[in-house]
Amino acid sequence: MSLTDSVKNEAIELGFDLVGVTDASPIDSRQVELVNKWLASGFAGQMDYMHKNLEKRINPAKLLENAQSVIVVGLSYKPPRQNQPDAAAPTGRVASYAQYEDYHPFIKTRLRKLTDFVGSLAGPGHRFKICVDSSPVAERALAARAGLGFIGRNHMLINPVLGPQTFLGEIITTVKLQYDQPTYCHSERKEPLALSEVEGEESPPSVAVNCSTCTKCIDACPTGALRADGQFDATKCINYLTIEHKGTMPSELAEKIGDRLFGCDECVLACPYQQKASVCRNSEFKFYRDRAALSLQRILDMNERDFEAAFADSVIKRSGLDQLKRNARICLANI
Ligand code: B12
Ligand code: SF4
Ligand code: SF4
Repeated sequence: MSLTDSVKNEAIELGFDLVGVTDASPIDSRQVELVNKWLASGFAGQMDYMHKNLEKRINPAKLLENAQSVIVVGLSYKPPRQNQPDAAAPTGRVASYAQYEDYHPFIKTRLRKLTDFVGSLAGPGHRFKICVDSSPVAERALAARAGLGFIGRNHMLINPVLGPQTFLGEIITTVKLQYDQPTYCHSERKEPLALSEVEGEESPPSVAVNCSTCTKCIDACPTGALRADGQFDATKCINYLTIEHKGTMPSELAEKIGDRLFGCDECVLACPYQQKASVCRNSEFKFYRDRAALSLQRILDMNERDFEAAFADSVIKRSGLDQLKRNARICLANI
């Protein structure tokens, strides 16, 4: 078995659902243009970190000298079917990705094991850099290049079998591996595949697929963050507003947040690939059924100690208690 195949087998053994390898060259120049345009339009809002380390974000080799390969993994987070929340007390909805244990340490721990495995096979002297979300890396672009899926109009990396609810992580390394082809990349086909063709498929289409004429995610977005011109205005995205945005919420957007306490799933739930996808099957990745809807009064009554105890292993702690209370007050006003 080749080194690359052994590495991929190990990644699956470690519980990842997807794995692919790409080279460490910069991302496509059209995508660099998209990032620059996005930043220049002010669509990053208060996420100042998106303006920093741009050179690194578009070129993985700037993160690790003499990098040769990027191993990209995917972990499904599609939740099991959920019960309706108890209607007696007002609750706020929590986006699917936050109903699990915090995915950052979960993925990092397993990528560290994968790194040890690659190192043991590749021999001494090799170097590795593990990235999960917070590093300046264009994760979706690299995942598409490594054959994990295609980028949809909802801007998610979509695997036709696992759908869009897939976390990503990478190992940038000096080890030279065999590279995958961008199997599902838009550029693979001259003519887009009609969505009806995709919907009829029982197994993953072996040809490249894309969104074709579908606009379900754009239609489902409550705030217009997914713009018709294909740009993503993060300053209007409920994920950004409830998690990243500090201070008071613009009133016209506060109304549109509805009862979403933390994050938003609409553009993902509307996607036909999501509806067909299988649920997360990694039993080690802890899922908290009771985090789908949280009592708003309980949030408002919390002190820092309660907050830490309730969300120590959750991405919810990243917003901080003050911000979560602000969101709870907005939800209550909307309800
Ligand atoms: C900043 C950020 C956010 C911001 C801005 C989102 C955004 N769309 O840019 C906010 C806070 C709103 C956010 C929300 C969410 N995020 Co976020 N986020 C990031 C982060 C840190 C950077 C993304 C980025 O570079 N944005 C800049 C814009 C310009 O990039 P982009 O939209 O991804 O576009 C790139 C490519 O998609 C490509 N491209 C863009 N459009 C198109 C169109 C076509 C047709 C093609 C071919 C290519 C293409 O070019 C761009 C350059 O690479 C990444 C982690 C990372 N280091 O990459 C996670 C990440 C993208 N987020 C993730 C997730 C899960 C989410 C949420 C579902 C939940 C959440 N965390 O709040 C929502 C989904 C909202 C959505 N529909 O995108 C996952 C996505 C996994 C996946 N399967 O795609 C990532 C990869 C984190 C991870 N490690 O799993 N996020
Ligand atoms: S997460 Fe919600 S607000 Fe953000 S783009 Fe998707 S549908 Fe719109
Ligand atoms: S909802 Fe339709 S347009 Fe949006 S990402 Fe899914 S397939 Fe593409």
